[in-house]
Amino acid sequence: MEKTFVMLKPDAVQRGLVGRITARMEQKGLKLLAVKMLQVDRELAAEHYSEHKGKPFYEELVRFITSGPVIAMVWEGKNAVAVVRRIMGSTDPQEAALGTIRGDYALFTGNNVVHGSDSPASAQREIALFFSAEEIVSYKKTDQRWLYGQQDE
Ligand code: DAT
Ligand code: MG
Repeated sequence: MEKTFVMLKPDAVQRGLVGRITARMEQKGLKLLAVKMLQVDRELAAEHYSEHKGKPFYEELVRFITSGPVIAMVWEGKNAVAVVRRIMGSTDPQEAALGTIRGDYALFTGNNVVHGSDSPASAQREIALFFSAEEIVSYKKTDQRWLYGQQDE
């Protein structure tokens, strides 16, 4: 089953949105495999956002993501990467549809409350950056056969 990396950004933590954002993934039926709170330092930020190095918003992005604690998570499910991107909504919260996390909880691209991997390859890279293999928990979740019918895991 596909895994994806999700990070609740410093604005989500400071604004008390952790439970409400996490609930969106949970209620969709995704399975939580790992979660931790941490303070991202400049080195980890640079590694995580290496694809954006040199872009005009890069410095502001690194400053923002290192500005307070974040919640890092691994979620699993059928097409988890794409499903989480749809739950998050467009990068610019002004464009994001209502009903998506960014559409409902944010106003400004720089502070868009949540990160989600953009491809299965990015997910693998980002999960490995934030979690050791032992931190990703393998367990049976009882709702899976109701979510996937006969195809459960
Ligand atoms: P996403 O987070 O939707 O994958 P991205 O990977 O293109 O978007 O950019 C990473 C983050 O950088 C994004 O969540 C917010 C910030 N960002 C992107 N484009 C920006 C812009 N034009 N101005 C300011 N911040 C921007
Ligand atoms: Mg991205």
